[in-house]
Amino acid sequence: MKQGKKTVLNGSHWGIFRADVEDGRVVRVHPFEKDPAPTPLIHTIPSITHTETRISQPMVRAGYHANGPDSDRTKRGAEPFVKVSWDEALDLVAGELSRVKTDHGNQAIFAGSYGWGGPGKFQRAKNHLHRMLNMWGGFTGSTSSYSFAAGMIIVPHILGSLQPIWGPHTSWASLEQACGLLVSFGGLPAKNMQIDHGGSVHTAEGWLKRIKESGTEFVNIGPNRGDMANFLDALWLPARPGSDTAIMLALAHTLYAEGLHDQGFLARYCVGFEAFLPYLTGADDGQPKDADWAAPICEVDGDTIRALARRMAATRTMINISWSVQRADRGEQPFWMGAVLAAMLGQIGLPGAGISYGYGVEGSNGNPHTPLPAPGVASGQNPSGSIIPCARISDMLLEPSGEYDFNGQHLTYPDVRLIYWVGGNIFHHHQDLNRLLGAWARPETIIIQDPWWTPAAKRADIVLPAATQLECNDLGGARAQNILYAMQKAVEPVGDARTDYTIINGLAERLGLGEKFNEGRTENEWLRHVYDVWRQKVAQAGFETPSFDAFWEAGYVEFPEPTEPYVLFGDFRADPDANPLKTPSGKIEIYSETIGGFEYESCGPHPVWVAPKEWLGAAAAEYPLHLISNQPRWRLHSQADVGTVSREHKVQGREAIQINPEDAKARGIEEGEIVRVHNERGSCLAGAHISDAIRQGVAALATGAWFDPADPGDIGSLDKHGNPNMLTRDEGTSQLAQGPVAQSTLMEIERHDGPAPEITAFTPPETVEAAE
Ligand SMILES: Nc1nc2c(c(=O)[nH]1)N[C@H]1C(S)=C(S)[C@@H](COP(=O)(O)OP(=O)(O)OC[C@H]3O[C@@H](n4cnc5c(=O)[nH]c(N)nc54)[C@H](O)[C@@H]3O)O[C@H]1N2
Ligand SMILES: Nc1nc2c(c(=O)[nH]1)N[C@H]1C(S)=C(S)[C@@H](COP(=O)(O)OP(=O)(O)OC[C@H]3O[C@@H](n4cnc5c(=O)[nH]c(N)nc54)[C@H](O)[C@@H]3O)O[C@H]1N2
Ligand SMILES: [Mo]
Repeated sequence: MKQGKKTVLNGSHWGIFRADVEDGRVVRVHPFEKDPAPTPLIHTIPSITHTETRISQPMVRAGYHANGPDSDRTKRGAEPFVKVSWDEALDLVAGELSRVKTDHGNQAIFAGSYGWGGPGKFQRAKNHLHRMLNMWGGFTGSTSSYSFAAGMIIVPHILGSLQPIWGPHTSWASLEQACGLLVSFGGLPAKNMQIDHGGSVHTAEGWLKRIKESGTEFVNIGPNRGDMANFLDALWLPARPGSDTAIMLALAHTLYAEGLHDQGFLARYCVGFEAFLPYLTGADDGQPKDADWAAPICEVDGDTIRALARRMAATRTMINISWSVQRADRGEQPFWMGAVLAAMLGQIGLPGAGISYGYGVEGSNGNPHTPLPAPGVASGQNPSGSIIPCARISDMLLEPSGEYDFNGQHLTYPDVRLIYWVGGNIFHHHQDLNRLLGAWARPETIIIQDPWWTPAAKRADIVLPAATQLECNDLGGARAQNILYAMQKAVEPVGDARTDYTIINGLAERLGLGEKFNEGRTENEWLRHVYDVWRQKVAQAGFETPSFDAFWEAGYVEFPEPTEPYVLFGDFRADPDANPLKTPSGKIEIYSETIGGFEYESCGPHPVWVAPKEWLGAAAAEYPLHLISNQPRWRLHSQADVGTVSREHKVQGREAIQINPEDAKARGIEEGEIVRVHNERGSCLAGAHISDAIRQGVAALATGAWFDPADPGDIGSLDKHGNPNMLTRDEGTSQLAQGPVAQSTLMEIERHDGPAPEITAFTPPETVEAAE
């Protein structure tokens, strides 16, 4: 090998790769040879590793550098930064943590830090931060998720655990063997299966081809034809977004009215069908929830719904519901009603059939695998006990001491004075960014630890530059895969960056927790330790794995694929007395006494159809179009938006918005033009992509374009770049789950005729000398 050149194994949430390094720079990557269908996304890696958008060294916002926590907080995002040394930065952070703890208590420190962060198992910034703060009296954390918050609360109430969402799901192999019909609400988007937390090889497309060849038929219910690959030759029912519960009720009504429901299954494995029935038939409110009732709600005709119900009853049917469906006003309802519909079909626990909330959302969901523990460092218990549902962050900041309901608890928001965020981009993931801007001006101190000048980093007081996974050694692997791989350091930390562990360890030392936190290990000793602990756990599960050195040398360790297809709820079906569900009744809860007991106005004891606050059926709506903000094809969330792959797919530098030809025509919009997307909450520019794959009345603007306001000092300013969270609503799904409702958004689109403002999203902030 020539001097200065090497190739190492490494990975990302979007795939495992080998990186060519020349003269201290990553110059290109090659797909990992074991990956049967690598994604194009990996090729963005060199461009995001070495870019001016990396944070070169620790920095402090100028006003904060001068005035500390008394600074003008409305200036966040609109002021230059002062470069400081690591010692200064860490002293400042440790000092602020101590001040806030002394003056206001540990719960005044918010370190919820929602976000995907990097892919490494050891360098999980959030784990290290939480572990340190837990040793120090705790912090206000966040629970739940932006991915499946409503599902996360409702599914355990009705099916006893998170498994139907989080897996293992009934394996692809079981679908190949036995599934006759796969009906998916929200499709099985190929774009989403590129991704797996921690990085994986891509097997889903291969499995889907095999399942198709085995004779399975597919139905895609939802606004986008492209949510199912062409080779699946799916029947597309372009229902209005947000109407899934109504379709499910109508399917259920047809089953009941035609005697196609499985009474034996309902009696043996479920509770509450009788209590739900009067709602379904209309005995309680005079309105049967039949196909003719649902047709105008979802804009799928009644005969089509009835025919589908009969088809579902006549064959082995798997119902799949994508997570997007519950990221909506009353998002608990479609997940609950989906389970009720599957229960009425009576096929839960049979090979290839039943209910899943997981195919098509992450690449290896459905992959045949043996669930094994993942390596990592546990963060321990939070002694403060202070926690909020993550999507309620603006509410918390805007209303300290405000009261709210959450899954049977009545809670009060803490008074947060300091935010320390690692590995997440809140100006990507949160809804209603203008509202967030107001909330963001409340805390006295905001610290962001990230490799890049993300919109969140630009809006911090203290910025700590983190190294990426290419700049340290680590372990990688995804939840539903048969592989653990070595992430081998490719290059030195870029600029003055430090690994997440090193940064937090530096703080732990300053807080007097050094030995307790680092346990006397160096970073590389930690890595071996983490591997060895994992190796022991895996040995208990009956698998031999190589020593750390042998593993590192080989680059990866593989586990055999299980020989038998896995069937979710198979045990429960075989013997419900011996293997009850972890619900109060031990059975599927069509009617939940527990939820009923909460007496929530927004979530009752059985599933119901409630029109969302914003949807196409809202008669008086001022804004005529429905905005879908789905996952981006060309990156993961906001990660790598600065990279070549994402930028090559922008339209005039802006995120592409998919618009139906009729809607474009009515507004005089042509392919490739810049449009302004707006509603009463905010506005952004985007690039028009006209396509009949999206149903009329709906437009899709994927998430993740870095927030880039025309005037960063002004709340309500136009975002130049195409961030859909300028328009989304910031409200809980219901009192039960308090999840985000991003998909329930109406808006209008118009052609943007003025000059196209320059994109500044990837330009680092100005730096200045410290004021005397
Ligand atoms: N409108 C709308 N909004 C949504 C959604 C939607 O469907 N519609 N989807 C939601 C969903 S499902 C999710 S999961 C969230 C995702 O929200 P996030 O997880 O916050 O999004 P990411 O862009 O993945 O942010 C990860 C951050 O970690 C940083 N990072 C990467 N590697 C490292 C590292 O090694 N160290 C450190 N310290 N940082 C690192 C990245 O630079 C980035 O800032 O968005 C949610 N928001
Ligand atoms: N490439 C890529 N893949 C990703 C991610 C990414 O950022 N990039 N993010 C990952 C993460 S963190 C998550 S949580 C998962 C999320 O997985 P999902 O939530 O399933 O993903 P989305 O793309 O938001 O939504 C899937 C499709 O649902 C459809 N849809 C939207 N609203 C409705 C509705 O009301 N009814 C119906 N029936 N359909 C609707 C949309 O057409 C959309 O394309 O994706 C993961 N995969
Ligand atoms: Mo997610």
